[in-house]
Amino acid sequence: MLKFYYNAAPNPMKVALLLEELGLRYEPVPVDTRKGEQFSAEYLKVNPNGKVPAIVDGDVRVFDSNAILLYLADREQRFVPLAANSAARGDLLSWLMFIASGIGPFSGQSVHFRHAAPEPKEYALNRYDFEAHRHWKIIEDHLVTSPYMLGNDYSIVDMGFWGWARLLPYVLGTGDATWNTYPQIKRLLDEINARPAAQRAELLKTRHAFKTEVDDETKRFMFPQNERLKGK
Ligand SMILES: N[C@@H](CCC(=O)N[C@@H](CS)C(=O)NCC(=O)O)C(=O)O
Repeated sequence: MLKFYYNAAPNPMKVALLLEELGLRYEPVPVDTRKGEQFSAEYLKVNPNGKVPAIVDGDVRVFDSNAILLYLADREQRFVPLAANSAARGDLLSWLMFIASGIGPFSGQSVHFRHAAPEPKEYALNRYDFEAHRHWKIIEDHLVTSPYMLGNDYSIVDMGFWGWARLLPYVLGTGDATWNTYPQIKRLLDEINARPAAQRAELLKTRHAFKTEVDDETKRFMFPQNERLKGK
């Protein structure tokens, strides 16, 4: 059976949503990143990048959330335009990579500098907050005339969007006021949240007691770069 290595963070949740939408049977394998399980020798064979999500599907291993979305959707021929040289496939690849290389990294760094980094952080927070807003505004503007990320059809791009959009008030530090600035994002988020597959995906995190504390052990695993600063 397909193995899905996960925790409840945005990138694994995108894949959880697709697995539920497809109705595939899968074995969820929790990876507690706050305990450093992403760096076990066994897991590094699955994902040499030491992050979740990853899947093992028979002989096929896929890591990186957007790669998994594309792999599974192509395999099942659902939630993607399939014709390789079509305009729709061009849009799919463009928006999927925009989420992978823009929305994800800038939102993630915005979270880090807003909620975890020590002072002084004004310069870094300003840069990542600015870029996070810039990327989300591009999606907001796009959704004014497009019901879904790829026009009229719900696709894996919406699932990639959903993983991060659920956390947008936290990412931007703007609470409920976030939705005054991003009403189209809220519209699509609410619509996806109402899907039974999204509700099942959200329940996944209740199946395992992930570590909740961010103690020194967690910081060593999650922010290994800080070791270089010790003794300076
Ligand atoms: N590009 C990767 C990023 C994966 C990623 O950053 N995953 C986070 C959870 S959302 C993680 O595993 N963090 C643990 C760590 O950084 O040690 C993807 O899209 O899958």
